[in-house]
Amino acid sequence: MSDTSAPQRLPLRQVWPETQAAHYRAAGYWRGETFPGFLRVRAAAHPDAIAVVGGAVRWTYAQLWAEAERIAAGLLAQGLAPGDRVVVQLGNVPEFIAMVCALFRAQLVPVYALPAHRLTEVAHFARKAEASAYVCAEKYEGFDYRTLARELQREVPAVRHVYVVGDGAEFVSVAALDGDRAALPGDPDPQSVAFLQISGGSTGLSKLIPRTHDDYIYSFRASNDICGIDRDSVYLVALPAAHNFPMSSPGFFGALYAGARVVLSPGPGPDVAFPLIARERVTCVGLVPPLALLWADAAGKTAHDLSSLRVVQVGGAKLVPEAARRVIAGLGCTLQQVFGMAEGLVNYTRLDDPHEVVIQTQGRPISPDDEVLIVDDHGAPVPEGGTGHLLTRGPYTIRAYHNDPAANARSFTDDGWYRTGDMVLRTAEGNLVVQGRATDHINRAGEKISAEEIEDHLLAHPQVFDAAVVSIPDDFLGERSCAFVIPGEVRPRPAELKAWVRGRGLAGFKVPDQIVFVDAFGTTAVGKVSRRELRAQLRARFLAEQGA
Ligand code: OOB
Repeated sequence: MSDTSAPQRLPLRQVWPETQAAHYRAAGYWRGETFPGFLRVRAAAHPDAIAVVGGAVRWTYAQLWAEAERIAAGLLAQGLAPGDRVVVQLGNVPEFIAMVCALFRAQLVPVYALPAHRLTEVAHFARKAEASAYVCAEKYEGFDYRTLARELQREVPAVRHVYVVGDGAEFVSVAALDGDRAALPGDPDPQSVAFLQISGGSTGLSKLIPRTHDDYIYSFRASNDICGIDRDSVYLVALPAAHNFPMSSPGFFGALYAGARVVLSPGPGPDVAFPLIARERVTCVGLVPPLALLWADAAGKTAHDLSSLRVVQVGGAKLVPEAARRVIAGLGCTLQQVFGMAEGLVNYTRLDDPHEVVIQTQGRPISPDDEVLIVDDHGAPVPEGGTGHLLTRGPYTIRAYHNDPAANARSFTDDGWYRTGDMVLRTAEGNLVVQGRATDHINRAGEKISAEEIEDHLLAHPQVFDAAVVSIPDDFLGERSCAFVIPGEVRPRPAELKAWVRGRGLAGFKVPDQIVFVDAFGTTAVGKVSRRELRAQLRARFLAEQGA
């Protein structure tokens, strides 16, 4: 008898070749641990240690686990079934951590959206993941997510359930969830997909990244060793908690794995974070470069005691050597550079590396079995010390995106290498230095924006004849976005075009910072240049004119 009520969904898979998998197990990277497994063990081992601090909440490990089980049982009682995918869009609140732990406990699969995402992005994640539920806040940073939830259900009716942190209105409030603990499933297969992370989206829309229990737990367990996280550590989540960096490098999951304390900062600025550092005696935090510079500057003027800070990690975008010096001087603690990606590979400078290595490089991979290949445009390895495309494989780097054959064909070689899109060189000691990238995206203070995606939205405007979006160096953001626009018969105002992009339901960080109208895109024969070449030409011409 077939169960006609079971939804027909694409299975979630992440599979490494069997010889590799056997090696990763034998080497002790994949230990068969799972999220619910390790959380239960921690709750039993030190139930009264503080696990999560945020707002008025101070949960012990026992309380966090109890919350996770209450919500997990509640979600199953609501009719969700193991394997269902749930888009989670929450800010830096304790309920975010409780919710993802609950989803793991119920064998439901979180799909992480950032608070900045809007209808277009959230609907895309829900469709691609074939999600049946959406979890949001009533309000966060002034934005009303229940309205977004209503729009989402209109666009993607398969999202049958909405759960709200705060007042649920017509939806179910997370606080009200409850159910029979005996109905909870056992622990999942460690090789199964635990969640879907989202890619920076270098071409077109964000892709979904399936990460397994075994591979992800390895990445933050090993990160704990490299970053000096133990039971006495206090980790501050200053960046959006759903991002891979504060989640797992070593992030809040690393801290929970170690039995340490996680403190959630509702905002990334020194005004909000510094009082928390002083009060909770924070020892480690991860920042993007512009924030690190802000912090370094503010540290000299603050009355708050920051002396507990031991390690400040900086990553997500390039930290240039002069900025690295300022961060060390301003914050007076150990700097760790982090060069990672949600697809897997994470590189760190080590805490005992020589000063110049920490200043000049983005570090080296976590694992002895992270394979790094640096190749020229034709795929041939570059001579040692030369710059080329970074390709990687390893025990926590994915082999495929979910539900995206075209992206998989582009992003992975036949023998399983992931094309990172980054241009790097490797020093004689094996540290990587990021030199730029091969793909057209804008890295706006660590937030990745696909040029192609924004061009598509601009082209939908009736008075836009053509558009090309490029990155422009920016003193504060590292890079900002600039849209070159050939107007139609009537030239729209820049503010109008920005409002247009925002009105298309996109995250605010994707709205072009600058709009430059041009009559034409250059003299090269029309149709002969690729989009990439065109963007490069426009960018070069603009920078030359600015310099002149
Ligand atoms: C992190 O992850 P994503 O997925 O948002 O972005 C990955 C991309 C990299 O391919 C690279 O282009 C850029 O972000 N990136 C850096 C960098 N760290 C990331 N570029 C230069 N220098 C760095 N230090 O951004 C991410 C994930 C885990 C840990 C840290 C960052």
